Amino acid sequence: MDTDLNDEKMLPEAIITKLQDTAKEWAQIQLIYESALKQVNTKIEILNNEFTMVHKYNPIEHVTSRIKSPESIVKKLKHNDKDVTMDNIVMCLNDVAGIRIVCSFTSDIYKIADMLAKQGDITVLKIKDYIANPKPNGYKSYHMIVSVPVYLSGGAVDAKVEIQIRTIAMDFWASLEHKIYYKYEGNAPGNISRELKECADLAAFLDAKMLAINEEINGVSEEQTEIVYTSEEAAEEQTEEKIKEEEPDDMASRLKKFFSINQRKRRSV
Ligand code: 0O2
Repeated sequence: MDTDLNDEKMLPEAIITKLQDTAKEWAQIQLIYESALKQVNTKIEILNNEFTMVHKYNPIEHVTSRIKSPESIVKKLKHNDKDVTMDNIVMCLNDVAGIRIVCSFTSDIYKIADMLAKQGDITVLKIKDYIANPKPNGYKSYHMIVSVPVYLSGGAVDAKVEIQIRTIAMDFWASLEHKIYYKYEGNAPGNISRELKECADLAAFLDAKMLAINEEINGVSEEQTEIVYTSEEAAEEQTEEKIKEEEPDDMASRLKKFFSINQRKRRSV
């Protein structure tokens, strides 16, 4: 991966040593990014479980993660006129480690982004809101570049992770567009680009319609709850129901009382 390897005057042994060093360095970098992915994936899983418990619905349809392939890394660095070195991989690329979260509704995207950004050990480095500002081709998605500490025996290393959050419809469109983009190497015929843009508009319409239906259903079920609960007994049940539907923030502050082990330990000393 290093440009020195192109030096024709290099002896074969020196080339082998250089390759071994490069392979070792790449394995270490990969370990950091894989660990960062594990941490962020766990955070997402916990938030999803909590959200499901509190709101009785699952905001995340599915999550995928990947380490960018060496071929894509080299291609992107070259595209950005950068030498292919380990330093440039870590410093110039934001998406060596990437996570994609696919949600049911657009409103879920912002909720999840907010919940992640609030976490103490996540630093948001950059946000690209392609939902509020879609790309001219119709691409929509919410991108966050975050940094998370990876704890090694010798200390913490901060690693960047790109988190893409989008709806099922946005994901469907983006996956297909990505394949077409690569097929035509970025130069798709005009009619294909126009049709893809039309499809992006249809996907956006579908998202808006689905969100409206969901909000209508939720509105109706709330109204029904109000009509059903009239007697004292039912009102009590309603209060219980309210407790179950508390905001995640309330749940966290209530649970902190039970889980403040360190505080209790300090008090008892
Ligand atoms: P791949 O093969 O998916 O990894 P940055 O340094 O982050 O500011 P970058 O990486 O150009 O610069 O940022 P951007 O625009 O946020 O794009 C990052 C990724 O978003 C891309 O990675 C794609 O995965 C996705 N993406 C961005 N624009 C489009 C688009 O128009 N269509 C589709 N389908 N995906 C898009 P890569 O490395 O380009 O590709």
